[in-house]
Amino acid sequence: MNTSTLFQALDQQRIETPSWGYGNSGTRFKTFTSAGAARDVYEKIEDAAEVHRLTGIAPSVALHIPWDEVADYSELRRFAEGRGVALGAINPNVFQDDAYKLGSIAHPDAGVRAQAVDHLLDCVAIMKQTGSRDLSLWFADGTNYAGQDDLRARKRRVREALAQVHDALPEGSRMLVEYKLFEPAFYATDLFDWGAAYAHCLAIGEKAQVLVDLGHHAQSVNIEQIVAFLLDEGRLGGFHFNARRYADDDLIVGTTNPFELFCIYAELVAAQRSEDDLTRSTAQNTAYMIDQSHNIEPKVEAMVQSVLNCQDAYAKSLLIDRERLAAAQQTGDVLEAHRTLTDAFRTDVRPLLADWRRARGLPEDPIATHRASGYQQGAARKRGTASAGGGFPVKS
Ligand code: PSV
Ligand code: MN
Ligand code: MN
Repeated sequence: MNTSTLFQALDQQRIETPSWGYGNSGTRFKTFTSAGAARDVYEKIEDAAEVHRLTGIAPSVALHIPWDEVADYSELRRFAEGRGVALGAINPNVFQDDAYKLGSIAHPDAGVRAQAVDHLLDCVAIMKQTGSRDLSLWFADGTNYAGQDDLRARKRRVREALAQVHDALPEGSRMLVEYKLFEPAFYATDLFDWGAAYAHCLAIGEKAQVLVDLGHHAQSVNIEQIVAFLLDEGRLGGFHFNARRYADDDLIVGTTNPFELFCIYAELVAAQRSEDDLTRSTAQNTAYMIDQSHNIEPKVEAMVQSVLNCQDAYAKSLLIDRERLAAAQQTGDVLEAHRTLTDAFRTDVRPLLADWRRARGLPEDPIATHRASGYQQGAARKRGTASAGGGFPVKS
């Protein structure tokens, strides 16, 4: 691939950042507050705009409702657009209220289920005002003990609620169904893996797609294979990028697992070029989002670094010599095929990306530019140090 084609491909990359990554959040042990951390949705949007100014490829910010609740979402949308970013996926929250102790859409009580579905439908209404395409659904639903609830009944309750929400989605919008192996439920999680999410999506309709969060699998699960499978089935809706060593660590993407991130992008690039229309359009419509929680690292810097690490992985995956790879695969040359991938992975793309940034009028070193700009110090003066609130973590 020549440099100009490579640069054009890099121009297409988009990464959405999460509003909740800009505020103070931590672990269940302690939330360390940072001077200048965003205190409300307006400040979160300002920080997301700073990340986009520095990287050029983070033009939208996902919202979490009610953490980011406002009276007028059209006004919020104008505020964001005025700062150069769009409002992205809407993430409902059906895990924080006392009512949800035994679950939300899988709760044994029909009244609680209805409360959860109402909130999800409110979020569909919000999407219309924010101009969001995606409703991003993660449920904490599950049980802690064998026998606590009827597993098949819970599955049916989940199906019924998801179908209701699906049918309320406007044309052109989607629901992204996220799964997670465990936590906060420790015996059974209702949406426990990609297969469960996929089965629900298949049953309820075309607007339902699976969301893959890199921190939500058992150790050693081959995530790129899940990605390839879902792309081929036309049901990959989006990603929550982050890094983990143990479980849902929500660390800066690409820090513990750069080869995994590269292999995931390798599958996406291959699918974008597929001759199969469904696979190609699925890859083209995949939402790339970050889902991180920054407790000890500076939040804006952590987000910039995450976006840059996604760009690094994507650039490397563009460098894969696909003809050489196909030939090696066809002839069963196992090592040559593997070396074709690792040759791309081991390429130092930093000079190339610095050139791309220079050519686009972006800072060559976004982190250094951010540090030199005084943005963080200005935010600290203006915002002070927001309390973490209540002693509880904002997210698990
Ligand atoms: C909880 O595990 C979680 O990290 C999920 O990944 C959600 O996407 C996120 O919180 C926001 O609700
Ligand atoms: Mn997630
Ligand atoms: Mn998570």
